Amino acid sequence: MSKLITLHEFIMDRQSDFPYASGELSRLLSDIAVASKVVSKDVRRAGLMEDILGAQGNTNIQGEEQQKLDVIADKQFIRIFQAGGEVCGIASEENDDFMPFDSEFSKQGKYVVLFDPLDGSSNIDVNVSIGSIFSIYRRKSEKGTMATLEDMLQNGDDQVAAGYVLYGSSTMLVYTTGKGVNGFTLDPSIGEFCLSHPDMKMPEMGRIYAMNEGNVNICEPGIKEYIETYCQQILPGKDKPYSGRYIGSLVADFHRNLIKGGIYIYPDTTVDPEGKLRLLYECNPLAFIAEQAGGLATTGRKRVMEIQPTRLHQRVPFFVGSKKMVEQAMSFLK
Ligand code: AHM
Ligand code: MG
Repeated sequence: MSKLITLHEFIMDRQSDFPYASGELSRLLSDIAVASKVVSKDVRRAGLMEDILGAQGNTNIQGEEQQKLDVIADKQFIRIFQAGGEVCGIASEENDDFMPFDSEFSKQGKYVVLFDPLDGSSNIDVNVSIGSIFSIYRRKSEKGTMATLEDMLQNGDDQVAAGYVLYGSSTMLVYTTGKGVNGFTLDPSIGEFCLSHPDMKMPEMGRIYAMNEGNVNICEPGIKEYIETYCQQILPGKDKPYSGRYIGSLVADFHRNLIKGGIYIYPDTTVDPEGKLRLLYECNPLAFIAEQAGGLATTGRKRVMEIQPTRLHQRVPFFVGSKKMVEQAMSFLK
């Protein structure tokens, strides 16, 4: 029987990939794993606890109704980052502005974390998979000072690490530090994430497409054409069309496509002229993972990670998944 490798052991083993690393990134990744376990525990009890399930009663900066679990998850992550000392500030999808940490201890932190504490909020109340997404950057401001907006508005290509946690049929943490992608499944009996998906690779081509097809007539015509031509036809050499699969939880749709091969599309529409998904909290981290696994992530026109962000809650159209499928979809856009 092969030895069980815990996430903690794995992170420690990989520290030598970065000869100048002083262990802070390793500690930060371990902190994220701890926060994820706490959030996972709350997610798993959601149907039983009135203080966990349902709407919080306010809207976030994006005008979206916050769920209690959005807020609980947000607080858990922030609490752990404030206590760890590796992070000098954060930005989260649930907060209006970025949050520089003001303790002397945190001001020494080398990193900033941008995250979506609980993605797929509309699925919380109906017991469908949801996730957390995170992105880590080295700060630009000087150590010992407060984090600045410039620390937050960095290109995806500058990410030091990124990952997500999927609260699905099991809880999984998938992350990259730019040296491949590895996935860990939470074993609830021992409370540890254990390596279950080493060196994940996204198939170059798949046969799953994921898009909210209710939007097909309010986005540019090329997308409808792509879906009708490529996804809904029996292509030469195939015995059936592609399968449409749309969970409406980005992490879950992405994770399935990472394993099986597929494409996820959230284009700009007449309702959401910049797209719906957030560059900093959702698109950049998943783009980093996709590319590290051999996939592709674009806006339909350019690589997502090349975009210079100008606003914290900036949205972009998002095409992510198997390389050849994303390229095919892009060829339909003018
Ligand atoms: P959220 O961060 O408010 O949960 O919104 C992001 C979610 C993604 O997980 C999902 O892919 C998408 O929004 C679904 O949007 P829609 O309901 O418009 O299809
Ligand atoms: Mg989200």
